[in-house]
Amino acid sequence: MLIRRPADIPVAEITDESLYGGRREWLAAVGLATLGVAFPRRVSAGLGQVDDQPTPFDVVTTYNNYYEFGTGKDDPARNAGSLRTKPWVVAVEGDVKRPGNYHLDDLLKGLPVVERVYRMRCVEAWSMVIPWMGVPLAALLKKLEPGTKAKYLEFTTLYDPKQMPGQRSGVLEWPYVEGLTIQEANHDLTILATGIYGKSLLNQNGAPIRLVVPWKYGFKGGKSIVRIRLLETAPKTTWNIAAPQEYGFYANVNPKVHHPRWRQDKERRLGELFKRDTLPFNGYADRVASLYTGIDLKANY
Ligand SMILES: Nc1nc2c(c(=O)[nH]1)N[C@H]1C(S)=C(S)[C@@H](COP(=O)(O)O)O[C@H]1N2
Ligand SMILES: [Mo]
Repeated sequence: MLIRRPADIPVAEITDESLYGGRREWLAAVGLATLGVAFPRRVSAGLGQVDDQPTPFDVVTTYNNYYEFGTGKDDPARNAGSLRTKPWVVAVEGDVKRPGNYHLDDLLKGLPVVERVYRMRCVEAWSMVIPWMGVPLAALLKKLEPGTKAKYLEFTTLYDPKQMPGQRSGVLEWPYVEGLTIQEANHDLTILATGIYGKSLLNQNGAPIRLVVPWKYGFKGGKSIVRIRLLETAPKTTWNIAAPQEYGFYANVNPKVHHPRWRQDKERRLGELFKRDTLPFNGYADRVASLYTGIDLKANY
């Protein structure tokens, strides 16, 4: 994000011919059908446009941002495979009644598993439609029982430079940290994803567990989470530390607030030729705008 703006990305990288044509679309269709997983076009989660077809599996899993494995879009798919995601322990800390170091299975035990097809939009002005599987974060919080002082959540990615070559560089401050308000965390759209297209998450998409917040820019969705803290004040977040004038804490998709180096009112859906209009809150305004009544979203970008 700091490295290259959309204008710098060679057209071939985004409008790669191989993203078009029958083959990939056909593979995606077969993938969905053979899995027997129904991904309705209009999910209750609010996919508004009927032409929001899921982005092909091999695009979702080969065009990634995961700077721990390199800054190129194809670096995570090439480099993340060796990350060890079993066993996986998540530390729960801060103002919460049930803190502890949880094995992932124990953390998620008893929680409802949901499938949600979400539009995802990167701050770099490209977007995808991804069929996620996971657990509602609200259900996990109910189980962990936040205290009355818990106003924010902080999510921290694994720090392990031996396994994550990007962490041997100073491209970002490590480990990667993101945060939400407790109201955002408790919103039904917010999930901790463990799967994609009916299968376990691939490492490049943040296995074994990552945050998904579809009305915010992609960078809010921290990958491979090892710690969740419940805090009284807003956590410091990685991209905000790196470039505070470019990346705020809220990071709601807002076509009226332009990035200092490029516009935010259009986006390129991967696999499509023409740009689309970017919608307020990425099209989820009817579900989430009420979270921000009384908050100036230009000042709080
Ligand atoms: N730990 C970590 N999480 C991360 C990132 C990252 O570099 N490191 N990139 C973010 C950005 S900018 C985006 S757009 C999404 C991309 O998720 P995807 O590759 O699964 O589509 O992951 C987010 N989560
Ligand atoms: Mo992003």
